Amino acid sequence: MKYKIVADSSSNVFRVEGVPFASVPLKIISEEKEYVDSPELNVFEMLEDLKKVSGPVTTSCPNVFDWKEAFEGAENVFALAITSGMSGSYVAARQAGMDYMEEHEGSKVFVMDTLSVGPLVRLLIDRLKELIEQELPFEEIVEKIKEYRSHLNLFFTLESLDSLARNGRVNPAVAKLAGVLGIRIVGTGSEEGTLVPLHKCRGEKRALSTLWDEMKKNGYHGGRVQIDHCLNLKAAMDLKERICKEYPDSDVEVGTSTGLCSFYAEQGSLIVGYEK
Ligand code: X90
Repeated sequence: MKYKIVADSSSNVFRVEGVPFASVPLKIISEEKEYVDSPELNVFEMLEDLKKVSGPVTTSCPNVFDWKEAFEGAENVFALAITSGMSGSYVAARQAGMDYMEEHEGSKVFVMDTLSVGPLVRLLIDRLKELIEQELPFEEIVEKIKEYRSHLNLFFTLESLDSLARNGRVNPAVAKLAGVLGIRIVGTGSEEGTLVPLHKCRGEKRALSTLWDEMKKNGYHGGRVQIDHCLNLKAAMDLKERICKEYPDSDVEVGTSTGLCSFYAEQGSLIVGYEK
């Protein structure tokens, strides 16, 4: 096969129609059980289980071997990794890419540090698919996808930052902001791919209008939007309605967070990637 897209499971994507694709799972690990972020994982059951666990719950990213295995069979690979600002996945993927090219003469691997997660990565996957379908040369696709990345943004609303704080992925002082019942955090990603909290909002309605205002302030003009929710379809549809009302020609997709994003973003969250 000539081209293959590979992404780690932080993308919330397991299948892509019409182009070779592989998802490389991250894992969520409690003292009792290991949850592999794959299509078989029941996210609701995992979150229910984890509520009962008192010990630490950690995560692990794919290693070099996992990534390399996913590249197999392809001449040219486009690999997308969760932000290196919060995970070691990109470093492993980059090493895997170098090993793969050494072991398969003539093959090419482009590994992208997406500096983001979830729905933003889905937008990159969909764009890569279009570029592959246009049968462009490898290097041109690399240039075009880097360009496209610079036109994407991500915002989120989270009800709790507990999992992120317990695993050292956000500063504990920041996590405290979200500690109050009924308070939601609206935020974004930094240029270095770390989490930036922007607002404390009381109640979901307030959080959604704040998120929507931030999107517009930060370049949204009616392009594609991908909304991934964790057990909160209602909020995702509410946001979609707001977007479609102001931008009737926009293209808004709603999806679900899989294991990794659901564990960190927690129940009730929305993560939103969009074209600016
Ligand atoms: O174990 C690992 O290597 C995985 C660690 C992943 C930690 C981050 C997960 C973030 C999930 C939270 C909201 C979006 C923040 C985006 C900032 C760039 C989603």
